[in-house]
Amino acid sequence: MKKIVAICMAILTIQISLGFLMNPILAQETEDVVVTATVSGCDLTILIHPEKRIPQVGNWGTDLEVDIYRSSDNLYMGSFNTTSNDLLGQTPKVNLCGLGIVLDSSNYDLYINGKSHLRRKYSNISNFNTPDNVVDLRLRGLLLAGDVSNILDNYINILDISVILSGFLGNQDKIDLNQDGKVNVLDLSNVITNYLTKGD
Ligand SMILES: [Ca+2]
Ligand SMILES: [Ca+2]
Repeated sequence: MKKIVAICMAILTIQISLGFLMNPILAQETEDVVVTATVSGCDLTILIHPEKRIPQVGNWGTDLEVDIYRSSDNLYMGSFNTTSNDLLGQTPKVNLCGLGIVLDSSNYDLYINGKSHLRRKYSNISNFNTPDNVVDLRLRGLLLAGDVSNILDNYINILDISVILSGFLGNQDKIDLNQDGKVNVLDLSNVITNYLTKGD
């Protein structure tokens, strides 16, 4: 009896499958489900400039840490590190989706920290729901130089001046704030200009 029931079930299953494949309406409904998808931004390129570079042509590159928050509720979305190029201050394409960062048509705040710079907030960046996003921050504020202390405090004070002085007349990259190849009074002047300034 069990064997007969099993055979009947098998025949029924085959009939349903054949009916589904032969029925264009059912096939169309299946296709509609597959087509439904949410498009979100995956590739992100950023253009950003640090302050007081010498020379200012082709000297814009720096290492960057980027933190992304949703503007409306300050929800943390994710972070990544990248390096901008000297020619334009442009990062390579970063694949956000590959990092688990999925953005939609909302506005987002980018907090960006340069290698020797205070962290800066760039608010309400939108249009992340296109496949290839280019965010140009060059006219939205320069990265302020001088946060070079070993303590990561996002603040410029006597500790940062002390680090510059300890490498004075050398060529240590991190404290060569204007990236002209030497650490001298110009770099010291940059730190003094931003003295007691706090990052975002
Ligand atoms: Ca500092
Ligand atoms: Ca310098």
